[in-house]
Amino acid sequence: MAYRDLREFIRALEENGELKRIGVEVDPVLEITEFADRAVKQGGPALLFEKPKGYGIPVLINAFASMRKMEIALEVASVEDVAARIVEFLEMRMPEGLWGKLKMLPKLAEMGAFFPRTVSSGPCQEVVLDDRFSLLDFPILQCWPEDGGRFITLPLVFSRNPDTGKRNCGMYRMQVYDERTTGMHWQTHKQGAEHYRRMAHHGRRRMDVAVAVGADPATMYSAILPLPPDLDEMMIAGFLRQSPVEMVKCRTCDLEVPAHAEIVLEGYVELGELRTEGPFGDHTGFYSLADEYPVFHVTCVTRRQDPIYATTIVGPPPMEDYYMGKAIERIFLPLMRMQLPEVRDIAMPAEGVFHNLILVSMRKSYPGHARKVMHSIWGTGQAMFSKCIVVVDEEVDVQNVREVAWKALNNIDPERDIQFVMGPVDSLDHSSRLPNYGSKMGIDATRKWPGEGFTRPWPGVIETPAEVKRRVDELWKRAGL
Ligand SMILES: Cc1cc2nc3c(=O)[nH]c(=O)nc-3n(C[C@H](O)[C@H](O)[C@H](O)COP(=O)(O)O)c2cc1C
Ligand SMILES: [Mn+2]
Repeated sequence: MAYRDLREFIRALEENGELKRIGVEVDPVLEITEFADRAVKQGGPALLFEKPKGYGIPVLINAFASMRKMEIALEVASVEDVAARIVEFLEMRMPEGLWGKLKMLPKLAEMGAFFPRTVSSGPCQEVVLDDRFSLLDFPILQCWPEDGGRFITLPLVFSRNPDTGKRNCGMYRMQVYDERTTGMHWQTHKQGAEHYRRMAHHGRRRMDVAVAVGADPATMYSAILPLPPDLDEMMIAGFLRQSPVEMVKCRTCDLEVPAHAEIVLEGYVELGELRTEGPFGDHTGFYSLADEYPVFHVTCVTRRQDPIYATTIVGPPPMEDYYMGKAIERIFLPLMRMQLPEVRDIAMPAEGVFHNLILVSMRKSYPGHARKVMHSIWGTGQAMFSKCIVVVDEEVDVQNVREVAWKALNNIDPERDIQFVMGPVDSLDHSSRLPNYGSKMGIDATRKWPGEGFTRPWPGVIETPAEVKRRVDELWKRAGL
């Protein structure tokens, strides 16, 4: 049964021993961060701060901060199960004959059942504040000492594409400037920023934006998925939770938000109005630099009677976002393999903070094949940010970083095997020569072929034959070891 809302998810975490209620008073300024950082690094539970210092609203953090919690969030035994369901749907072809088609009907009906549903009211509007409200009433964290202020870190930001009318939901942090305004940190490659550009192109002055904080876990998770433009995150959330997301119309703008959300901020972004956002202690483990971003004006706050404020911190890895990203890696691998069947596995080690390093194992079939895979990754959605791609042969286990380092470093002739390209880079990259534009590196660490100009013999990896191992297993015991 799909979780209806954040509370049902909290209950499930608690029942699974994955949630700790914190009854002591803890300050949302820096102290909650230190709790969350220690907890995630110890593989500890999600934390529900019942008494954030100075506020009557509890704070939930680290709800997704391990693979086990991701499984509870997505209601699966393994996140790979989600991948299997996606592949099953994508491979679904209309079978021949009436009987085959009839057998398909339940699947198609199931798919229809995932589409979001508009309802006339919802708990997220139990309290409607269109005049007397202040963002300062919420226990919003200041995460790190040099942060530019307090940041809403798990917001579901809804906007509409003016050309197609399609909705987008992305997670873009929001710096609180005062009671009614925040920053809107959609990076230039993201859909919120694209909607903004299209609005500007049409000469519009305002862009409606609505933000939900705290919802059922599949809905929250859908906001970070690297989906193609115009693919509705709420539909994907419905697929993930196997039950439609109920949406309710906003009071003051032309958007819908998840009806069972905890807190909703309705408002708009004024086209052309920019303000300094940041610095912010980011998921790279460094402070991202202050920059100019749009300003979000809140026109109405709606919430539950007794809302729970959901948040996260990012910082030196691994943090909660590493596990969210690891699940993306697992869920999207089969999709990548539909495009690139030669890819065996991929891994994004925590220290690579997603965009800095992607390890790829593949079955090489023709000269230059590893480079084709690199270029394809650089040409695929948000994988375009991959600053360093290391490609190894299929027998290398990319989940084992030591094995990759050992074999890749043995296999490369750097001048020959390293490929540099220029292109878009992650907005968080502080090393690139220009913001959002810089170089990327591909390392072809596969075994080289004569067809690639390599004519020397290529040695095998040292291994003991299986029968010797078996014999020694026996002798080992007899030797008393
Ligand atoms: C905790 C967290 C915070 C994030 N903050 C931002 C952010 O401030 N700006 C941004 O552009 N992306 C941020 N992201 C990444 C986006 O949510 C992600 O790229 C998403 O796929 C964007 O969706 P879109 O393609 O619909 O724009 C964040 C992700 C996580 C997990
Ligand atoms: Mn999107």
